[in-house]
Amino acid sequence: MTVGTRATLWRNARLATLAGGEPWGLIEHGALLTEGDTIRWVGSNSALPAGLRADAEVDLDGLLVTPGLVDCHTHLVYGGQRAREFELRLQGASYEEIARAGGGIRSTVAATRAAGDELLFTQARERARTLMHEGVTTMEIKSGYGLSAEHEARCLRVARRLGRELPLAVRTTCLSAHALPPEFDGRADAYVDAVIAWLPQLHAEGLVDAVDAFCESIAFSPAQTRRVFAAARALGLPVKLHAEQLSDQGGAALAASFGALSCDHLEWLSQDGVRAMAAAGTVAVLLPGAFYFLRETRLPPVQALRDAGVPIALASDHNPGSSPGLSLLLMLNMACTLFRMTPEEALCGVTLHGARALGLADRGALAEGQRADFVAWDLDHPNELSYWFGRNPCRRRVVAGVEANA
Ligand code: DI6
Ligand code: FE
Repeated sequence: MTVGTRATLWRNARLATLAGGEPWGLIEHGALLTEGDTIRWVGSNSALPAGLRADAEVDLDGLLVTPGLVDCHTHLVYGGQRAREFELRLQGASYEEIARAGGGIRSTVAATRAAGDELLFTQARERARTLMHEGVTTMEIKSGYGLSAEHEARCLRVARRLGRELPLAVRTTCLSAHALPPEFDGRADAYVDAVIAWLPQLHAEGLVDAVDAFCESIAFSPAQTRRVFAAARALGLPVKLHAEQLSDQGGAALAASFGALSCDHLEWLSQDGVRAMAAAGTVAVLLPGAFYFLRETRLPPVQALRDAGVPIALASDHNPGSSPGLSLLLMLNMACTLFRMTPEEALCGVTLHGARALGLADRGALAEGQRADFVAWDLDHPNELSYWFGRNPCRRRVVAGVEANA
């Protein structure tokens, strides 16, 4: 064991490792040994190898331990809120109609541009903490409400600052191709040119881990999406896509042809799209919060994704227009009730597969060599994570080997 790196033995827990052959990778009476930010050993209390020594021991009191949760799709940084738009939708206006009339994403863009950096930061920090209190240890945060070089950079800097100041791993995604800003009205191709021109600056400032786009009739066409992706790949950045949310644009197959990390939403995904994602190893990120809040009825093709072996992740999609929720556990429940996923699939969706949707192979399971991100829950069995809603059973959160309850 490296001298100087602190080793901690976390004893007396039921472990849902999501690794190994057992359902849930369950280990009764389990223990974990961490060294610094890494898991060194996982097994039964009684099987601890004699040579392993710990500097400290923590008794987990029989709590259930899972990998830290990964929320792989959020739009956490924005100004204002859209409760009035929700009222209008309840009176019959559709999400598309509101967007076409200049409301929707555009109204959040105006509020975001008007908000100062500090306000954007403190509001996003509050949201992040709410998700973290339910066990999130890694979170993706997209831009997409700035829609200019200056304001996209501001939002991405806020996201990076959250990762520095909170006990949370943050991955940033540039979603400048989210909507057409008003100053580019009727000139979508010119806006795409502008996005392609500012992407290298954002990347050079270290603000971008991946590039996303909204490929939809009310947003960007497949041809425009392709241009954004080509620019991203030329910079060596991985891509992901808001695909087939409201209609089938063939976006998933396009994204897969660029080796996309994930395609997200997917209610209108075709069989061709499923096949293309399977061949490319692209993760399907399902977003039951948006499905629920937009009162959609068309279900994503869960069985076809399973049959094709496409990994399925789940995320909050937190945003002010289509998914204002801040509970990843509620998404597990909804994935089971609305999408008929199993509770075990749901947990894998916010751990293993959520990590994979971000291109992260070092987390999502409790296994030797993985990052020491885990959560201790006041639950007997991991199937309860999908069962309760409106109850927070999270008791302890460990991020990179350090207990962090902020
Ligand atoms: N699809 C969504 O559901 C969010 N963005 C996207 O491309 C909604 C964003 C919003 O309405 O503000
Ligand atoms: Fe989204």
